[in-house]
Amino acid sequence: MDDNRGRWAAAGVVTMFVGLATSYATAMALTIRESPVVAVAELIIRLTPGAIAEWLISIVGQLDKPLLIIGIVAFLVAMGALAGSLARHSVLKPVLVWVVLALIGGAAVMVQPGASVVDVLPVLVGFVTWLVVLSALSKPLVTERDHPELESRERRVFLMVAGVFGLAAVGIAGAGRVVGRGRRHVAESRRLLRLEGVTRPLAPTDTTIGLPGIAPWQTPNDDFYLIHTAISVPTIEPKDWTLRIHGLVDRELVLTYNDLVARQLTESWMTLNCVSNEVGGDLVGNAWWSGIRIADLLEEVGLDPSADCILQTSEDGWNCATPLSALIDDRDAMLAVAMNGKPLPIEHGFPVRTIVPGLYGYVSATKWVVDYEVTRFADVSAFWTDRGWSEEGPVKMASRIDVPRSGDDVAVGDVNVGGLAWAQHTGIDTVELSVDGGEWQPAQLAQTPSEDTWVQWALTVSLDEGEHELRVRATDNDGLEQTGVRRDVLPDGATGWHTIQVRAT
Ligand SMILES: Nc1nc2c(c(=O)[nH]1)N[C@H]1C(S)=C(S)[C@@H](COP(=O)(O)O)O[C@H]1N2
Ligand SMILES: [Mo]
Repeated sequence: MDDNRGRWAAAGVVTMFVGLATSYATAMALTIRESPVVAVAELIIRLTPGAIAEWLISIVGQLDKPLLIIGIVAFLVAMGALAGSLARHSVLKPVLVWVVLALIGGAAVMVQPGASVVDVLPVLVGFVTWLVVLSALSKPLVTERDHPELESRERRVFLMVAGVFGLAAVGIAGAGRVVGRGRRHVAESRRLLRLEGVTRPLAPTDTTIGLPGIAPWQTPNDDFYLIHTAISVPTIEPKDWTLRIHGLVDRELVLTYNDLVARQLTESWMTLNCVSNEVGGDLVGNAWWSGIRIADLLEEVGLDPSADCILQTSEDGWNCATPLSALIDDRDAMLAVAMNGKPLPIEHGFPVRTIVPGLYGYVSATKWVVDYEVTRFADVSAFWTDRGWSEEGPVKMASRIDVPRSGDDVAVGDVNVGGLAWAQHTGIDTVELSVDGGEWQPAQLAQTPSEDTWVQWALTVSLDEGEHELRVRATDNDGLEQTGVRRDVLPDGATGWHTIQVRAT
């Protein structure tokens, strides 16, 4: 009698491909560089001694990389067949095969330059897919083994299930490919973009207080915090981008990307804050922004006197309402096209986003922005305000200790303490530190080119042996003292003095 060994192996191979497909599609959807398979290939390239690599290339020439990928896939097919065959008599053994493969994939992903924890998600998704699919494909095979009289029926069931999974794998991988290709095109357009007038200044040296461990005054793009509701971020070609300004205006305006960047450019340093930033938290960053002043555009379209806000909408359907007052006063509220002298990174809103100094991002900083409706707060609601967050979102004064870190051991005696403080659009006047609830000691402040940015501060305090509590508070240029009242981030931003514990030994 013909046993079903072949079908067990086939089940493993189908399972392998479905897992590779979901993993690849996850990588594409999350806009992670490449699939884990490519990460493994890159790792192999890196680990191959130069002499051997050259010898191999001399044989296969330009085909080295495709051949490597084909080799890896062939190996994976064999591993799939192995896992399937093992599943015939054991539940655990195939799992071990998947675990080992996932560990290799995870390691290859993590050793890539600039890798972060989310990058292992595709590996995880692939791993879970392997478990689920092999167990689904095993069912008809097990039934067939235990009830040989049902063989022909179970054989059909198996073929059907395997076929469905096979088709699903092709569909999922295809969808991933479409997403990935769009992303690559936009990344290439962004790379080739030359923006007239965008400068890339170094942060003024006097913005740095010179205490190592404080977050840099200028936040590099790669380190800038990211907040968005989109799982797969919009990828918009500049040539396809338009912004429509309409609603309570005299003349509706539709701007193309070229229209926009042909206008007078404005540039400034500006700190961007997330309302969800806890006291002492790091959902805040400072960059050099280049863009077009929104006030000028609004003057062009002519505002109806009854309007009090703009409902901004992004390509991915997120929205927020921004008070007109903050868009037309003297601050540099802008449609930003560049960040730290480079076209906006895709994750930060390429090709165009809004930036409004002094307002939290959730009411102002729309990324991938495509629509401005001039309207009234009374007539609209928006994504976060629908979820309990405040309609108004002015950034609250804050100060934070970066050095030392809470829980650190420090040496008895003089201890350098430092961090950052901000009171956007008003500016910081003083920062003070209190040790164990004692008197407030003034810190030294670095310079800032604008009141719309954070400022570094530092001072030296003397600590005797034992546990100590350090707390910081700021006072703004209007003489307003930062409140010590602890409030949660909901509904309009946290308040309270950042307080840390250290031990002097
Ligand atoms: N399209 C879109 N824009 C958005 C958001 C979003 O979810 N979708 N989040 C906002 C919030 S809450 C913040 S704090 C800032 C964060 O900007 P960043 O990711 O560039 O730091 O973007 C804002 N703009
Ligand atoms: Mo935010």
